[in-house]
Amino acid sequence: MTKRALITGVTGQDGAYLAENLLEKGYEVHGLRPYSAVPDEGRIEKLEELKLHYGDMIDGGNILRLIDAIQPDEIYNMAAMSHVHVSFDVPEATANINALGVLRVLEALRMMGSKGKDIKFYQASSSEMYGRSPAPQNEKTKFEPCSPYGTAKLFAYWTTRNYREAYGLYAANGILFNHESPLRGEEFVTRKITKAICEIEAGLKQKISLGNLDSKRDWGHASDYMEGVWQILQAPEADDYVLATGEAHSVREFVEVAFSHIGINLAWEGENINEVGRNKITGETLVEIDQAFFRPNEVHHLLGDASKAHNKLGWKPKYSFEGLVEDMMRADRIIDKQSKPRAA
Ligand code: F7E
Repeated sequence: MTKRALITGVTGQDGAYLAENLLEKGYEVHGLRPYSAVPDEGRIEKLEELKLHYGDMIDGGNILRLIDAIQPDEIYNMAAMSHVHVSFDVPEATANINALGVLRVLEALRMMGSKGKDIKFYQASSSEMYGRSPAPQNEKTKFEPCSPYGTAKLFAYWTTRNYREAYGLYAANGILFNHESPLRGEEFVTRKITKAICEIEAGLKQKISLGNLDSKRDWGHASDYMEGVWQILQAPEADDYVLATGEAHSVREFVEVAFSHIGINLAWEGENINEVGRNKITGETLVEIDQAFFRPNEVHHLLGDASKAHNKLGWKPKYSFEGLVEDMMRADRIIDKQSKPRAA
């Protein structure tokens, strides 16, 4: 029998990769997206079989009606206000979507009684919940979130566990470390870097402005992680799993590796806000620091230990750090696509 999946936040990076993955596996896939006056379907345009519905995490009645009408076998909650820095500006909206939104879905499942118990629920938890807790982090590490995004995600994490224990729902958390791809939003640091470097190469931009270069992240590829997310819901018992590569790199290293793809080596000069990255050969300034990109509170070092997912689910990411940067640079290259010579 064809399995039916419901993905919230289907227009985002993760929603798009997951929808494609599940369609390939033969699922009937329904996607929820909030109403937006500006078209936001770019990432899912090619997924013709995907069935779209208007759904909003701040509307409990809408969520209940949709789940009841679609009767999915699996629900993947990928909807979120996902930008950590922006969450400091809109903390209440972040909590409403990222924390209470999850409660609304779980309440809908609870209200559906025995029908709700047949539906598996996946919550997109985040490594941001670890905050300042020392690396490496795994399922047993203490949570110490330090952003409105992190605290809202932690509420959702515990609510998922609590509904599993209290009401016998199949409700699982995937604690995903940063995962990137050519579909990553341009306001996240990796995509901001690859896109800007390709624009510099094409002569459309002169330099990139960044914030904290020394912050370290465990970056994987979203396509690997969405396969892991599916595997989490195939386990006989609902449980919580970290998905990570086990390798951390600084923002600075990401910038250096990405620039190497257009044949540029960087030399760093100066300190703190006055630091710049120059082209080693020409001396041209290509990276500068802008205070506006620093957060009121920073998570310095995230490095995941995904042994549990390896051992229990057999999950292992395919992409290396270098492979990830290469894939993102290949997709953002303007010069190669137009087959023009490189800009000087
Ligand atoms: O920042 C530093 C910044 O915005 C990464 C989300 O998917 O992963 C993501 O959250 C690091 C931070 O991602 C800039 O300070 C420096 O230390 O790419 P990001 P994030 O905050 O780690 C987690 C797991 C999630 O769950 C989130 O939804 O890079 N950084 N300069 C910068 N960051 C940005 N955005 N822009 C800069 O110019």
